Amino acid sequence: MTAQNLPSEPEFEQAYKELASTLENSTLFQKKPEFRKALQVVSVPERVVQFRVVWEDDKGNVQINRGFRVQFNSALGPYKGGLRFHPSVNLSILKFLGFEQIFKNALTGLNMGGGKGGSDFDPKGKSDNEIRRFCVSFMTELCKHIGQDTDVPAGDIGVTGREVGFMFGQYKKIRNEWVGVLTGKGQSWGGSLIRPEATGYGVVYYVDHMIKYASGGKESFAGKRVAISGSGNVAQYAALKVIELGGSVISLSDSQGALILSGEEGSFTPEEINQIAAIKVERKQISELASTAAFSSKFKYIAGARPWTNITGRVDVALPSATQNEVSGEEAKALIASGCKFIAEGSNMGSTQEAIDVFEAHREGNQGATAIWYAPGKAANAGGVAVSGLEMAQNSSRVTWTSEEVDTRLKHIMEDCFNNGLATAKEYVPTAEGSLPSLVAGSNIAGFTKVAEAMKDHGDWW
Ligand code: NDP
Ligand code: 8G0
Repeated sequence: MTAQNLPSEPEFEQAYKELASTLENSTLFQKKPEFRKALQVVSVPERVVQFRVVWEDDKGNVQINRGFRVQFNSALGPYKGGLRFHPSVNLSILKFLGFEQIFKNALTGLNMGGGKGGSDFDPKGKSDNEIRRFCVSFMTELCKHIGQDTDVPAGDIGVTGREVGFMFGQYKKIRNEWVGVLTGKGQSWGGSLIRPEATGYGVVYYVDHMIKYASGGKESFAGKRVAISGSGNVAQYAALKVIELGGSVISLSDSQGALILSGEEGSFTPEEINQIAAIKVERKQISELASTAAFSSKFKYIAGARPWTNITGRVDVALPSATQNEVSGEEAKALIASGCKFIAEGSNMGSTQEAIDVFEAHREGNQGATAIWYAPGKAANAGGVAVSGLEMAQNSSRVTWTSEEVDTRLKHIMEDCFNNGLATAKEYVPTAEGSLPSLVAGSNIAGFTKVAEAMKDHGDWW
């Protein structure tokens, strides 16, 4: 099939090329040439649902948005992946996210297929009643296409537990069934403990393995200076876990600007992170807090900027945790120049291809102290969907696990995800003696081969 008669889908094409190039540059297709066919088949979604969402604003006006659900692949289980409400949402973005989700979900070791959905609805500036009415209209259509054994959505950018609640209520009313059809639910009505924390905590658990492996067990998060972008769900809990493990958080950001520690010492405190979390519940911007005396004496706020080129002093770890393509090639170089050794994506496709190329070029041939190690979102942020999978398991067996139990399982899943990417890279990716293995290639190959083999068993390709 040629791409000529297909609409331009830049984000999806970027995600496809990133995966395909790592498979091509490994020995996978030499060892298993038939997997080229699997790559062609897995790159086309099983189904895409697109629908109209009409809702009433507070003035009684008719408002219209687009709703989508990309049901990308169900080889390993029901379609699973979040819903994004953001004005930038379009089919290219949801196809890239759904494509990444397939291989990420495979890396969790749980039985989940890949999907993603959402709307170009912008929650910012909307009243709570408008958001509720939008969610009800959105689910009135979406409920025809999902189910606990078919497709299990959750939140993503712009969708919190509040929106999941409104959508769950509407699903229950229309279908007359209480089932775990959504994850990220409230704790008193079927949500899993640790789901809100899972993505951010999981990223930090993953990076902890990177640091320990690269340093031969000598180093940890203690004393590390960690630059984080974003200030939503993923960024907040990543920041809190970094502090708990003895690291310093030196930046956070949002869509309007970056908040960065002014001096070379210190860290955001948990209290400051909680203050930012509280304003985000009200859909407000960091700039409002940045101008207060308490914040402006400690932090610099740079409107319209991302953190990476604006850090004061050394960076050891960077955790992009806002949105796609939030690290450019130039920013990747600036991070390395600031001393950054570990980059792990909390966001999906946080790095541009140029940034990945910069990071990967500094991995090989830069042994020991100067090597740079990059972990892609589909491995590093898999903890969120993994605990969603644990929420599904608890719902269908009608039990509730303790925080400790879920956290322990999350830690094991992140450890297995790290080791799987590492071992697969060693098996399939030629690497200079003594260099760190490529986590991006290893994770792509590990996720892809698992899905491709299941699809072959199902007769999806032959
Ligand atoms: P939230 O909506 O809670 O937070 C998003 C954050 O990113 C906010 O600070 C937001 O700023 C900022 N942001 C959003 N869009 C842009 C943009 N276009 N440019 C600059 N900044 C932007 O979302 P999450 O924290 O849940 O998600 C963050 C990333 O992590 C996404 O890529 C998501 O797909 C990924 N992810 C999330 C998981 C989860 O469990 N939630 C699991 C795995 C990955 P503002 O407040 O100004 O809008
Ligand atoms: O729980 C989920 O299915 C979910 C929600 C938001 C994002 C993601 C992801 O893995 O990107 C998964």
